[in-house]
Amino acid sequence: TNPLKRAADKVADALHGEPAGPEGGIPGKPGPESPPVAEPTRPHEPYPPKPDQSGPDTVSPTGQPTGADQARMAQSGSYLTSAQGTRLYDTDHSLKAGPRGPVLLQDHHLREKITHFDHERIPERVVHARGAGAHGVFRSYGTAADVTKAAFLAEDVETPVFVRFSTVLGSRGSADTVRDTRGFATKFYTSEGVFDLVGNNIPVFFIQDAIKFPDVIHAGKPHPDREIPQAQSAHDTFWDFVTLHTEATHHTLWNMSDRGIPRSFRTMEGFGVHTFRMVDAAGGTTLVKFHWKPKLGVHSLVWEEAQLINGMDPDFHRRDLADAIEAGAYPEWEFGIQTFPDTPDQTFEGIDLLDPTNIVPEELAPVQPIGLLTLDRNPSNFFAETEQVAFHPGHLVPGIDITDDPLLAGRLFSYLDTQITRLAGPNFAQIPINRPHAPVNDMTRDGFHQTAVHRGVAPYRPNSLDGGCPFTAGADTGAYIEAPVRVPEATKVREAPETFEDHFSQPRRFWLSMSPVEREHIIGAYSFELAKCYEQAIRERALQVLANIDPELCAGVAAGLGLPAPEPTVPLADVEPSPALSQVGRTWPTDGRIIGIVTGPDGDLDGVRAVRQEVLDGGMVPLIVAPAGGTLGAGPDALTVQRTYATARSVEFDALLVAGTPGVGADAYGARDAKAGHPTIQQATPDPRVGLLLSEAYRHGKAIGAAKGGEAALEAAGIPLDAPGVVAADAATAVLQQLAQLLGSHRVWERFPAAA
Ligand code: HDD
Repeated sequence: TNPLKRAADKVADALHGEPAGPEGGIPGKPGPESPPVAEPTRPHEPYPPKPDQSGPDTVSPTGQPTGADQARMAQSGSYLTSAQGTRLYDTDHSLKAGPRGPVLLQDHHLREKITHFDHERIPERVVHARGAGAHGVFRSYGTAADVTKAAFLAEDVETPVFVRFSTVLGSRGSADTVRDTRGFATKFYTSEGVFDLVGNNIPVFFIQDAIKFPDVIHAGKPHPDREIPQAQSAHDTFWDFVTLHTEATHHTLWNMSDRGIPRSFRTMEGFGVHTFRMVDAAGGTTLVKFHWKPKLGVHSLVWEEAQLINGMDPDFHRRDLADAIEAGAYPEWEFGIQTFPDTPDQTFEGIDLLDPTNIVPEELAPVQPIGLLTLDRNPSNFFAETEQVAFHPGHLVPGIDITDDPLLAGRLFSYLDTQITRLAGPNFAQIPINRPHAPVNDMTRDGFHQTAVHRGVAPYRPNSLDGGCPFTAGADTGAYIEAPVRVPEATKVREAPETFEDHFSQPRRFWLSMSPVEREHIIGAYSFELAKCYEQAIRERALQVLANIDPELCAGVAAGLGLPAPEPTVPLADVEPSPALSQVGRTWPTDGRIIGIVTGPDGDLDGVRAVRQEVLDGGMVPLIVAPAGGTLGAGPDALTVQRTYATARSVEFDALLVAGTPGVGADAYGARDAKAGHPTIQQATPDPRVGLLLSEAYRHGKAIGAAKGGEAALEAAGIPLDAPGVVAADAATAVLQQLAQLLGSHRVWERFPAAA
C-alpha cells in the first residue's frame, strides 16, 4: 500500500490509541494486506446547522409543511460519501487498471468530483461583485410607528438581518480600498416577509433614469479591448461619460471626496438613495429617505494609504469586518429617516424628491433615529451566504412603498432579472440565505433548482380541490396593498421633468460644506483621476464641469493638470452649506481603533505591558511591533510580538507609540546587502523600516507618541517632537491618554497642507 497512507495511519493509530476506527469500524481498502483506514481525527457528529443554514421548510398550498428535514442535505454524518450518500474508501486515487495503468471511465467518483468542481463558479455580479457580508439583528425603537405600519418598525421588535457591503466596479477578486462607491445592502427577515434596503454609502446616484444604467456601468468598467484598469474610475471612458452626462456631477464629486475611500465598512454611512413612501395604519402616506449612521463615526483613508493597502492587504475591509465581529466589537449603525409631506409635487424646500441625484440637507430635514443595527455573526460559508444572497429593491413589506423615481422603477425590474442568470433559475428564494423567515405559500412551481416538494394539486385560485387554499389576505390580515396614489393624467413621452436639469447646485452645496482639508483631498483626487485619462478633450470637459461647481475647485484641478481653468457656463448656484456633510471637526468614539506599539528587546517592556492593557481597557486594539517575531521578555509576563518590522506597515495602524529604543531587525537591509555581495550600508539606528512606519503615519495625519527614549526614533524619521499630533512623555500610559484624545478626531488634520 501507499507509504504515505501507512504513515498517516500510524499517526492516527498513535493519536487514537487503537488501530481501527469508531464502533462499526471504518472500511479499509479491499484486499488482504490493506489495514483499516483510520481518520486523522475521530469522526464526530456534525455540528448542528445554524438556523439560516437549514433547508427551506416549504409549505404546500394546503399549508402542510414539507421538507422540514432538508437540513440533512447539507454535510452530515461522519464518513466521506458521494453526492448520492454512498460511503467512499478513497478519494485520492482514480480507479486504474493497475497502479501504472490507464484510468477507467467507469470511475463514477472521479467523474462526479471533477464535474462538480468544473461547475463550482457562478457568474459574479455584473456590478458589486466584490463584497463581504455579516449577520446581525435590527432592534426598532418604535419611533417610526406613527408613519409606517411595518411590523418590524413597531416598538422593540427584533428582526434578523444579513448585510452585504461591496465595491461597485471591481471583479470578485479585486482590492477593497479602491476609490469607488460602496454598496450597503440589508436584508431584513421580518415577520411580514423580506424587506431589502439596497443602498450605497453615497446618498446620490450617477443617473436619473435606469435606462442609462448599462451605459454608466459600461463606462466605469475596464476598457473592453484590454480589460484595464481594474476596479477604478481613473480612465477615459468613465470621465467621458460623467462629463457628457452632467447629472453625474454630484455623485462623481462624492466619489472624489474622502467618501470614496472609507476607512472601514464599519465607519461608513449608508443611504437608501431614493425617496420611499411610508404608509401608516390608517393609510396615510409620508415620503422618506433612509439613512444608516455608524456608531463609530464616518472615517476615511487618505489616498496614499488606500493605494498602499491595495498592495499590502487587498482584503483590508473584508478582514476588518470579520475580525471586529470575531473579537466581539460588533459594528452598529443607527437607522434613521428623513420625512417629508407626501405632496402632489413631491418636492421639499424646492428639492425634487424624485431626482436621485439630490439629497435633502439634514439641517432642513433632520434624520430621526428609528432603530439600531448590530452585526454580530460572521458567515460560516462565503459562497452559501455572501455570494448567494440576492437583494432586490422590490422586496417590500406592508408599510413601505415606492415612489415614481425613474431610477427606482428600472431597479424593480433589474434585480429579479439578474438573479435568474446569476443563481441559475427562478427559485433563488429557496436558497437558505434568501429564505424569508415568514411562512411562504406561493403558487409558483417547478423551474431550475426547485428544492421544495410542493403538495396539493391546485396551484391556482380559486380552486375547489385543495380546500380553496391558499387564501388571499386583506389590509387587516397583513396583505401588502400598494398605496392608492393618484397617477397624473399625462401623455406618453421619453422625457425628464425640467427640475431634473439642475446638475450643479447640489454639487456646489457639497463642495461648500467641505473643510479645507477635505477640499484639498477632492482636488487631489480629480487631479489624479483626470491625469490618468489619455484624452485631452475629456480633461478639458471635466474642468468645464468643475468650473460650474466652484472656481477654487476648478483652479486647483486645472493647476494639477497644467491646464487653464475655464470660466463657468452657468451662474454659480446660491446655496447654503450643509455642515452635516463634512467628516472633519467632530469627535467620535475610539472603539476598535488600532494602536501600534513599536518596541524591541531593549525597549520599555514594562511600559509596553502597562500601555497594552490600557489600550485594551479603552476598547481599542494594541498590536506589538518588534524587530523579529516570538516574544519579548521572559516568564509569564512575556509579550507576544504581533507584527515584525518586515510585516508591519503604517496603513494598518490608527496611531503609533514608540516605547523605548526600537532596535534593529534581524534581516535589516544592511545584512541583506552584505549577503547579496553589496558593500554593507551603515545600519541606521533605529531600523529604517521603523523610520518608514513613522514617516508614513506622520504624512497620513496619524497621532504619534514616544515614551522612554522613543523620541530618538521620531527624530531619526525627521518628525519634529513639537509638531501637531506628536506627543512624548516618560510613561507610555501618559502618552496613550493623549493619543486616544487625538484619535477622537480620527486624524491630526492640522498636518495637511490646507490647514497649515
Ligand atoms: Fe444596483 C447590485 C445599489 C442602481 C442593477 N446595486 C447592487 C448592489 C447594491 C446596489 C448595494 C449589491 C447588492 C448585493 O450585495 O448583492 N444600485 C444600488 C443603488 C442604486 C443602484 C444604491 C441607485 C440608487 N442598480 C441600479 C440600477 C440598476 C441596478 C439603476 C439597473 C437598472 N444592481 C443592479 C444589478 C445588481 C445590482 C445588476 C447586480 C447584482 C444584483 O443586482 O443582485 O441588478
